[in-house]
Amino acid sequence: MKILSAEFVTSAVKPHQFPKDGKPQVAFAGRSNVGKSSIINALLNRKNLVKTSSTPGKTQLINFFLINDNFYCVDLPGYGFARAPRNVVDQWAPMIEGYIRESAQLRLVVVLLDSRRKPDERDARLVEWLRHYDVPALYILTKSDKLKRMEAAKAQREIPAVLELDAKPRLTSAKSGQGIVELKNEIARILNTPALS
Ligand SMILES: Nc1nc2c(ncn2[C@@H]2O[C@H](COP(=O)(O)OP(=O)(O)OP(=O)(O)O)[C@@H](O)[C@H]2O)c(=O)[nH]1
Ligand SMILES: [Mg+2]
Repeated sequence: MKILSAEFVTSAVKPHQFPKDGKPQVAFAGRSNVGKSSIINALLNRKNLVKTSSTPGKTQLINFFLINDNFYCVDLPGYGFARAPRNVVDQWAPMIEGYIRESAQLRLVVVLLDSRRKPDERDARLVEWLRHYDVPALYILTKSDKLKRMEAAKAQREIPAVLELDAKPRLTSAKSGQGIVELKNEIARILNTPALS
């Protein structure tokens, strides 16, 4: 998939604010600071299209980016950031569940799991919603550059076991580039977007 254009379209909280143009959407979900915004930038070969931050809780709205005028990448706010303002914490669950439930254009959720952490109850809740609403999901482990080979292999065994996932999650790193091309190809395949390069 060659990225010819990538533009920010809108931020939303409620379903009536979501784009309604019929174009497919791929959303990126996971705990705060797991690397959602960074992986979108890496996939799109854009350094700063999506704002990233070392302070967790950077992304607080659902942000829609239109790619090649053809499909959307959707950057979802992260969960599990205890120091976020109370109203943001309270807003998270209905906002994400609302998006998963209501977005007719949602084709895939890429769930990011930190390769160095044990999944928590919020990760489990997200997995639950995706199963319940029957939304296709792709699970990936992030920040693999921070792990040694043995640690990475252990994460690939233990994290899916905790969440009872069927498939082995791919190791990815926005920093080293590990797994990014493969992830891009897999998304293109699921969206049925022709691989242009
Ligand atoms: N070493 C390493 N650091 C990464 C990687 N991906 C992201 N980071 C760092 O992790 C921090 C959080 O990255 P973001 O992409 O902003 O994370 P996010 O999931 O969008 O965070 P929220 O918007 O707060 O939910 C930043 O300091 C990034 O530079 C990676 O693959 N390797
Ligand atoms: Mg973010």
